[in-house]
Amino acid sequence: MIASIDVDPQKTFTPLCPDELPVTEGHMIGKALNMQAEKASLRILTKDAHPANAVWVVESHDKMLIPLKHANADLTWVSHAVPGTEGFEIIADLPAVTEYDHVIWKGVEPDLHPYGACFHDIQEKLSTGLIEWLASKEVKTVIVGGLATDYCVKTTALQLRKHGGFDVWVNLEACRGIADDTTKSACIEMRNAGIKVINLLVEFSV
Ligand code: VGL
Repeated sequence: MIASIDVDPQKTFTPLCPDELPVTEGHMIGKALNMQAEKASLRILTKDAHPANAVWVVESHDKMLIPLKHANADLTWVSHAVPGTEGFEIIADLPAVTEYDHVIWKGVEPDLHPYGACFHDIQEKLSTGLIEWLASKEVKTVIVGGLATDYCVKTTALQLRKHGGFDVWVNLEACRGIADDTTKSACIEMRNAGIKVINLLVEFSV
């Protein structure tokens, strides 16, 4: 069984929300995610769902990426993906939330800012149930796309490989990264972990 995962394809990570975490072309991956999903029989959506009063929130972009001492919130970020705001919404071209086979909301607690969709905590102890859900459906292969390549896509793919043992493909055609250098190193890290990082969906085969 093949599953396709749309990681955080939310307006908060697009130029539509310049005050949040805009990723260049982030709003343009909807069609590529849909094409990826056609290769799979199950489709999963993950969404950041952060409270406005989270411990990692800073008021401007220049105060971001400062290390924090919180066990499960490692860096400062500007407020993003707050339920009820535009940034929380998913990008154009994607199906309605209820059309997905499974949905994971993450980062709901004010002191938890996970990147991966498999665990609520950075320590990777408290499962969101994603791996267990995929295993219950006898999924062996997972295709991952979404935002952003260098943070949530990377960590989700690494967790699926390491903790789930799945055959993991990251489809760069359906991803966009926050910065070039971290996106490049993310691709190296994923390949070193045994993940197949492909530039185009046509390279996918099982
Ligand atoms: C993300 C930075 C902060 C992501 C989330 O979804 O990649 N990046 N929060």
